[in-house]
Amino acid sequence: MAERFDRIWHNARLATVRGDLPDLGVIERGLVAMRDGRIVFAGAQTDFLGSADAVERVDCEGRWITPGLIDCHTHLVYGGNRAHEFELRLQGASYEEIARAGGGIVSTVAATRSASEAELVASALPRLDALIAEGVTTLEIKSGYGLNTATEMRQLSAARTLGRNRPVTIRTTFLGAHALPPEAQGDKDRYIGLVCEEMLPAVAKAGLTDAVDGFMESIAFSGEQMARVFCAAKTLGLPVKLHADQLSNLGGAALAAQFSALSADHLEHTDAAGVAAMARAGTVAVLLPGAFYFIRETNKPPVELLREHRVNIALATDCNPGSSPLTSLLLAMNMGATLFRMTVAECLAGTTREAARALGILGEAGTLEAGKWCDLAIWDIERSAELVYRIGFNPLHRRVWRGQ
Ligand code: DI6
Ligand code: FE
Repeated sequence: MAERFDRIWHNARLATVRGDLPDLGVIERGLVAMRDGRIVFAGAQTDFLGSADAVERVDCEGRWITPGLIDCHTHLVYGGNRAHEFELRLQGASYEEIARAGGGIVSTVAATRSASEAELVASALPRLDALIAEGVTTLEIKSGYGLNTATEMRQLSAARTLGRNRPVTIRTTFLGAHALPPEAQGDKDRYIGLVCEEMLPAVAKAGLTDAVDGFMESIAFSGEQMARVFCAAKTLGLPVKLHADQLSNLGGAALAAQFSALSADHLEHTDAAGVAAMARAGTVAVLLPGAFYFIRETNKPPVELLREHRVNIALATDCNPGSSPLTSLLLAMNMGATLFRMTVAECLAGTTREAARALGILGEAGTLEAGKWCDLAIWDIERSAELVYRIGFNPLHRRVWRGQ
């Protein structure tokens, strides 16, 4: 029976990212067939039984095809920038000192509150385009620079608008529990009440958020306060994730696991108990080497322990104005390898399959498999390690989002 396809990519080397690591599911003479924006076949050319009856056939001339890259942790939408704080840090101030002195996140909050939605979209577009140019087909965008209902909604709405302006899938995350706004006058418990009772229900009702995140840290919120936010999220049927153990070990990884979080992110100070809890809960570890590098952190996330406990590891840019002004997922992969000693296979799986898992969309994206969205990155490389080892070079040949 002659099956019909919209497009076929042949003469390619596929990294399907199926199998168990270190296996990337490489297929030397591979082919991907697409219909209606979805993969209908991804495998060896010799196993392809369909007729050649495709609207379009693309000869990949031996290039590599991977799943489109996924950046599963960004704060892409915000007002202003923090170049000035960068200069202060160069003079010796630490990230935490600047935050405690009233700079840091709350200075971006002021700039974000004074920006219109159109301005937020316009300032985020070049950052989005930089990611897209490297083969990113899905990314997550958090709020957290509004810290009041109207601005949090404007940020999330800007994130959704970005997804309508570019061929990319955007997943949004409400991060109202990111920092304490100045008008809360030091009352964190009262502010968390506002997050749970006003802000979160409002963004959920408007359909603006796909998940709920928080920053659990002494300069932000306690485990008890985060637990209140997570309970409110669960009541609304929203999955949770957490900025955990980035600057100190407050037991963030364990708290995230207790709430069956999709992911616990950063983890520079996570201990063995936290890792074990994540393993039991199936919570993905999202590592963010850009922030580690940029704030000159010296404690590394416990990669060995994560491997031992078979915790899945994803990698992301954490693109944000304060601790990781990074708009290159390829560079995040290089940093994951050089700074955290992740393997090439871990870095590639970490920006495809595991990033999809961390967003709860593994059924739709993250691997080359029949039934999933046809999101592809086609690379001018000879071996997969080239995606990780270069610094500041982009070998992307073509990018395909939902078959286009
Ligand atoms: N951890 C981070 O690295 C970012 N947010 C967070 O909770 C930093 C955000 C910023 O400094 O603006
Ligand atoms: Fe972050």
